[in-house]
Amino acid sequence: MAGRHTNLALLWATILALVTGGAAFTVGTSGGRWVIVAHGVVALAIIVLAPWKTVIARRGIRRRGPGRGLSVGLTVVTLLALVTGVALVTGSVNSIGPFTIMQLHVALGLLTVSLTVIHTLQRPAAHRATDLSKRNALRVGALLTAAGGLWLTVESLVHFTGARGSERRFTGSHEIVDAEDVPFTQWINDTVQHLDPETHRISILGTDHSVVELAMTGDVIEATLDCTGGWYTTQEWAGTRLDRLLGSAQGQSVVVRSVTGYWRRFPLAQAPLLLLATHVAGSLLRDGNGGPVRLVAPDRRGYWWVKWVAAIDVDDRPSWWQPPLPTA
Ligand SMILES: Nc1nc2c(c(=O)[nH]1)N[C@H]1C(S)=C(S)[C@@H](COP(=O)(O)O)O[C@H]1N2
Ligand SMILES: [Mo]
Repeated sequence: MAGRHTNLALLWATILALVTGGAAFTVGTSGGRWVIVAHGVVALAIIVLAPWKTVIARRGIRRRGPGRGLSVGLTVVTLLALVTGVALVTGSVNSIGPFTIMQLHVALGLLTVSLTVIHTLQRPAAHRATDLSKRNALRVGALLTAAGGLWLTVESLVHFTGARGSERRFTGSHEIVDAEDVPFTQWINDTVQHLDPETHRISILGTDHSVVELAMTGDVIEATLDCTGGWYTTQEWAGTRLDRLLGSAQGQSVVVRSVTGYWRRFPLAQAPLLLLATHVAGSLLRDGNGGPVRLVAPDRRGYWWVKWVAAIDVDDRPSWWQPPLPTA
């Protein structure tokens, strides 16, 4: 296989790894599992291509072209991104120091993509019109078959050896059983709020409500909080369903906003599924977990579960009118 083909295949595998990895952050139900499977297969395609790339790299080292240091750096971060990915699948370790393996994996993945961009600018691998040939389609097919086979092998090994990874959720998150063990997690840089449950007021459609009012309704649901940081917990959450609070409000979507300014927008039609929670596992929410009141958004990843709710409003914008992931 020509070097150019290998390089282009690696470039596309890296791009697809970024796309599927990013999309994996938005997956909350098992219906989206295929996104994570695709992420695994394109990552393994990179491993399948490694022997060919090694030959090219040897030639490159002898030629002393530009960006040798960068090439070495790219090799190292790519390998580390792959190693952390495999560690997630096998479940061998959950964290190193203050970072979860998932956080390290995401950081290394983004670093791999950034260095790939620079590397590709320094040593462009051009597409040619003739690349869209039957022969190349067969090559891509063979590559995906090999990567898919490798994926099945890894998954079966994890399953049959009963490695800890087999207990992970389809998102790759590991379980936290006790509500008291749930960490205080912020998306980026919010800080834990200490609100007085006696005096805190929640504005719903412009009208103030007390926390006690919300706690009295007694709606209870079981739901799974699955953080993109790589852990999940399934608990019983108690509070008031959003549809009860919104009555017959008209509009497209409902915005739930925190005292910190953090917010998320949901389809108004989903209000009956959302819970404004004051309790978890029979206890009051701790400050770090969003007390005195947080949103519970079943089947949605953790970043939808707005903590320290301050205001809830309905408007006519579509629910997709927001950044796909929070920006603060
Ligand atoms: N106001 C606010 N709410 C937030 C966040 C945040 O940064 N600010 N982080 C979200 C994320 S990413 C997760 S995973 C959950 C974590 O909830 P926990 O702290 O109870 O574990 O809160 C969500 N709600
Ligand atoms: Mo999260």
